[in-house]
Amino acid sequence: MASKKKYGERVENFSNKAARELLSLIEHKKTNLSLALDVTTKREFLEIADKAGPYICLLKTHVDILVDFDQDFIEQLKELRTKHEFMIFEDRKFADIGNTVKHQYSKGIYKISEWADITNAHPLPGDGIVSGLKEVGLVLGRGLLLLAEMSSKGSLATGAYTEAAVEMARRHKDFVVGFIAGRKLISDDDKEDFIVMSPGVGLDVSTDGLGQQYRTPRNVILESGSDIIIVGRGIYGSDKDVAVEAQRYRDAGWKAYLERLAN
Ligand code: BMP
Repeated sequence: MASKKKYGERVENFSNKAARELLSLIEHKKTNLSLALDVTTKREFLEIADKAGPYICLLKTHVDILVDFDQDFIEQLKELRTKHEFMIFEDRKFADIGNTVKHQYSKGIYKISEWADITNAHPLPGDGIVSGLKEVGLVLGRGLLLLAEMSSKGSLATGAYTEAAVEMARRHKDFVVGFIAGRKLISDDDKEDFIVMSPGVGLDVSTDGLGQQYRTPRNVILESGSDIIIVGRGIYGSDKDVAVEAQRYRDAGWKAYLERLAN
């Protein structure tokens, strides 16, 4: 069952700072759209982020695909964050033991924990991955998503694996704020809440030829009870007007949410 609660009403369900901030932001900006910005140069990235900024709640990054990543990129990203009021989600998909991910999260070139409000991890290695990331992120007010499902064809994250991801999240509610999944994974309960973000969202095509599978915002938000649509190439793909497409997905996502509340 999809949540009938407004985003703003769910703030009190979370102790985590990033989760509380994100739900409040969605409520007042009236957008449940996250842009997945997978371009490989700073210039392209910053231009697109500036155009889409007014319509999104969360900017999803893969900073390791930028050919010219540097500290200036982070400074400019933070400026856009303030200008447009969105939060940042580095889609790092950590997948190692706790001690290693702790370093990967805070050190190296990217120093993800310094600028990303939210990041994510595969539950595959067991609870240690969450504990390691939590040692770094919790004091900074960061939040973590677990990849409970994936949108790609043939994904192994199904059934018992997905259920184990939910159990892992339940053991770390202060830091794990939700899931990457195609649907709401827990039944409605006043006592617990997780934010579900769904990638693989597109209005015009159903696949990308490399295993990605697209569903519509309506399907994801209204029928499957997810909270945030993650859209990439549907917005910035070739021949797209970024502002027009971002607005189109923002409107579709919000309409589906309003319908869910009214149903
Ligand atoms: P696009 O809308 O262009 O297909 O982009 C989807 C984005 O979501 C990519 O950044 C990809 O890494 C991410 N993603 C996904 O597609 N499926 C998943 O299950 C998990 C993801 O993080």
